[in-house]
Amino acid sequence: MIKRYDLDKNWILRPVPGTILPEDLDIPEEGIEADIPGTVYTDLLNAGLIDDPFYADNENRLQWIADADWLYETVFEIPDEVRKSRSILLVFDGLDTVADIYLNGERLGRTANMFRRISFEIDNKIRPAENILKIQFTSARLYARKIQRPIHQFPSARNTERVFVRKAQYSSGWDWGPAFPTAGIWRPAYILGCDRIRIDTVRTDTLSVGGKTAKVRIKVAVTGTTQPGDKIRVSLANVKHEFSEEKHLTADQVYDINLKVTDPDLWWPNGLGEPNLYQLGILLTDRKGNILDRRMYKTGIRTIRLQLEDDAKETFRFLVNDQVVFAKGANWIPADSFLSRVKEKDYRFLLTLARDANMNMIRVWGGGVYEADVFYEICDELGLMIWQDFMFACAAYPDDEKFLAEILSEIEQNIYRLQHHPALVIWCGNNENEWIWYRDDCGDQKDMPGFTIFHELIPAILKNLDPLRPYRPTTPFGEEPDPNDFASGNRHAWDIWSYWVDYTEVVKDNSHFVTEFGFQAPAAFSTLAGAIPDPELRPHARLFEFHNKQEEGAERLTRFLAGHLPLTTEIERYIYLTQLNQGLALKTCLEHWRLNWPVTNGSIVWQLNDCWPVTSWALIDYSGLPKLAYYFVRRAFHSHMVAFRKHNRELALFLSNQNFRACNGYIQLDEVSVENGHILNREKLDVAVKKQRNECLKSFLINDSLAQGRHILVATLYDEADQQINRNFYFASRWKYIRLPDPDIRFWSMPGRNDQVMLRSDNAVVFFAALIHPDLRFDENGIILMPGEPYPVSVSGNMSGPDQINKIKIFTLNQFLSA
Ligand code: BMA
Repeated sequence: MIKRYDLDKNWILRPVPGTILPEDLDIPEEGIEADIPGTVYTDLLNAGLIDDPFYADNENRLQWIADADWLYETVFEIPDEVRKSRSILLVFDGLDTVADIYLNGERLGRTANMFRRISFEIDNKIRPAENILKIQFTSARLYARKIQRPIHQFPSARNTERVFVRKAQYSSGWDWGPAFPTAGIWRPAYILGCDRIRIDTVRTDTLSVGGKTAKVRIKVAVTGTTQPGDKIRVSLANVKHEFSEEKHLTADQVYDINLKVTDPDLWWPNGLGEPNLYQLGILLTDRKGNILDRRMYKTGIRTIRLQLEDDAKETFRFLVNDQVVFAKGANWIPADSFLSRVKEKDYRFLLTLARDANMNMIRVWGGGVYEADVFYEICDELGLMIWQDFMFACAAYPDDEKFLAEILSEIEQNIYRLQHHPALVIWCGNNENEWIWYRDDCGDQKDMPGFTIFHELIPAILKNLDPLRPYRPTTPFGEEPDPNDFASGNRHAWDIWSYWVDYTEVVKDNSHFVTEFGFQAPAAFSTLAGAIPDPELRPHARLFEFHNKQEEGAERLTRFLAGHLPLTTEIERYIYLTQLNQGLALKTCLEHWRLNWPVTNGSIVWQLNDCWPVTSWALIDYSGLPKLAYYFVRRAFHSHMVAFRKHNRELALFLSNQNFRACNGYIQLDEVSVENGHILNREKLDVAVKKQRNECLKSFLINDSLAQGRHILVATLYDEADQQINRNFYFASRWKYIRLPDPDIRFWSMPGRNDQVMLRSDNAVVFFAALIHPDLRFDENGIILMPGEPYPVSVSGNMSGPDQINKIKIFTLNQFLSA
C-alpha cells in the first residue's frame, strides 16, 4: 500500500543571505514560522512584519517582496513504515515558482513551473532522522526579466516578463487585481512510500448513453513490477448498483476496462436534472488479496458535444447527453491574490452562490491557475459545467524548445488530474491571445509567437489523452480572420463597457455564444471600508481609484451612471446606484441573449468573484457579499424567466422555459403609474409553456404612456401553488428622467420566524429595494415591491437581537427620484 507522510509542519522561512530587503525590516535571524501550503507574503503578514497587502496602496510599498529570494527549510523524520517502503518519493504538488530543492545538502533539482507536480526518488537520500529539506525560491519576476527575449509584446500584455515564466499570470497585476507575484510552497508537499507497483494515471470516458445503458471506459496506467496473482479491479458504483471488472496484472501497462452500466443515473447540469455521481474505485491486489494501491474518485456518466454547425448554419452550442443546453454562467478568477488562503469552504461558498444563481457553467479563465481538485469536485456535485482554459492569457508566448518541454508536462499532468470530472465539458487553449494579436494589427495569426502551442501541441496531446472532450484553441475564436467575429464561433462581448458602448445596444448582438461580457460596480461599502482609509472613501479619491485596476474604470462607472441613473458623490449612495446600474446592464444583456436563442446558446458573465477588495466586474465581492447585480443575474438565469422584448412599436411578453419540465402557472401583468406609484391596470395571463421553449404570451402596441415613460409594466410569474417565481419590468424611458414617489416601507418579522423578514410598501410601487445590514444576509435584493404586497425575504444570521430588524438599512431608486 502507498503510505503518505505530509510535510506541512515545522517550516521556517528566511530571506536568502545577500538578497535586498528594506532597511527597517526586522526579520529575526532564525527566520519566521512558515505555513505549508503558503506564500512568503502571508508568512510575513502572520509574523507581523508587513502590513495588510490589500490595505490602501500598500501594494506599492510591498513590491520588494517579489524581487527578493527566499528560503524555506524544515527538519523532519518519517515514520518507519514509510521509510521501509520499496521506494520513497518526495512530492510537491506545486512550488511557486523558481525553486531549487535540496535534501540533506544535496541538490535534487530545479523547477520553474507552479502548475506542475514534481517528484524526486529519494530512497538513497533519506536518513532515519534529522532530514533537512531546503527550498530556495529565486525571484520569479527577476528570473523572467533575465530570460526575457524581445518576442512580440502586445500593448495589453500588461507587463512584458510574465509570459516567460509558468506562473499565474494575474499575479503580475491585472485589470481587477494587484501585482503580488508570490513565492512559496503553494500546494501540499509530502513523502510517498510506495510498494512494488502503483497506479500511475486514470482516465474515464463515457463512450455512449442511450436506451437503458451507458458505456464507460476506464484506462488505468500502472507502473512497477508485477508478481503472479496480482490483480486490478475497477468498479463503478452508486447506491443502487455496482459494476466492476477484474483483470490479472501482467506488467507495466495501460489497462482498458469497458463497463456496461445498466439503468445509468446520468450527470446533468444544474437546472436540467440531477448531477448524479458514481464512485470509481481502482484496486491493485496481490495473490493473497493484500492491497498494493488504490484510488477512489467521484465521477459521472454523461456525454458532451460541442456543435458548431446545425443545418449547414454556424452555431456554437453544447449538448449534454444529446440534449441542447443553454449555458448560463460566470467566469472564475483566483479567489485570492494569495492562493493558499482559499480553502474548501471558500470554494463551496462561491460555487454554491453560482449554483443558486441558476448558473450551469463556470469558466476557469486562463490568467489564473488550474484550480485545486476540490474546486472541480464541488462543480461535479453542484452540476456546474466547467469551461477550462489552459493557463495562457492576453499575450504572445515563447515557443522555443525549452518552453515547449516545460508546458508539455504541465498540460499532460493537468489533463490527467482533471479528466475524470464530469463537470469539465471543454478545454480551451488560451484567453484572448489570437484576438489581441488581430486587434493590434499584427498580421497573420500563424505568425503569433506561441501559435503552435494552441493549434498543434495541445490538440495533439488531447487527441491522445482526452479525445472525447471538445477543444477550442482560444477564446474568442471562429472561422473568420477576426476571432471575435459574429459570423462563427464564440465571442467576448466587450463593446459594452470596455469600448464605451451603452448596454442598451446589446439588442444588436447576435453572438452564437458569449464567453465574456461584463459591467463594473464597487464592492459592498463594508468591504471597501475595510480596505480604504476613511478620508479616501469617496468615489473620486485617489485610493478609491487605486482599488479599481482598470484604466479609466472610474470614468466608465460615472459615464454609464450618468447615462441611466441619478448622480451622487456620497459613497454609500454611489455604491447603491453603481451596483444597481451593473444589475440593470447585466440583466438587459442576459435577457436579450436568452430570448435570442437558438441563435445565442450561452452567456457567461465576466466575472463571478474577486481576489481582493476592489471595484471590478465581479458579482460577489472579496468578502463574499453579493452585489446587487448578483440578484438581477439570478432572476435572468431562472429556468422560468419572464421578460419583455420590444420591436419597433410592438412589445412582446415572453416566458422562457429552460427546464426539461413544462412551466405552468400564471402571469400577473400590472401597469403602474410613475406619478403616484399606483397600479392602473391588472391583467392575468395563463401560462402553459412546454419544456425548453421561449414562448411569446402576448404582444401589443406600446401606448403613449408607456412610450413616454409615464407608465411602467411589471410582470410577475406565479406557479400553480401561487408562489412567486420571477418578476420583471418594462420601462421605455431612462430612470434618471422620471420622478417616483418616496415609498413608505415597513419591516416586520412573523412571530417565531427568525429566518425571514417581511417588507411592504403601502403607498407606491418600489423599484429595486436594497437591504443592507451589518450582520444579516438577505436572500433577495434589488427587489420590486408592488403597493400593498407583503414580500417575504429569507434572512441568515442572528435576527433575535432586540434591535436587529431596525438596523436594516434600505436604499430604493424611489428615494433618489422623489425629490
Ligand atoms: C477579458 C478577460 C480579462 C479581463 C477582462 C476585463 O478580456 O479575459 O483579461 O480581466 O476582460 O477587462
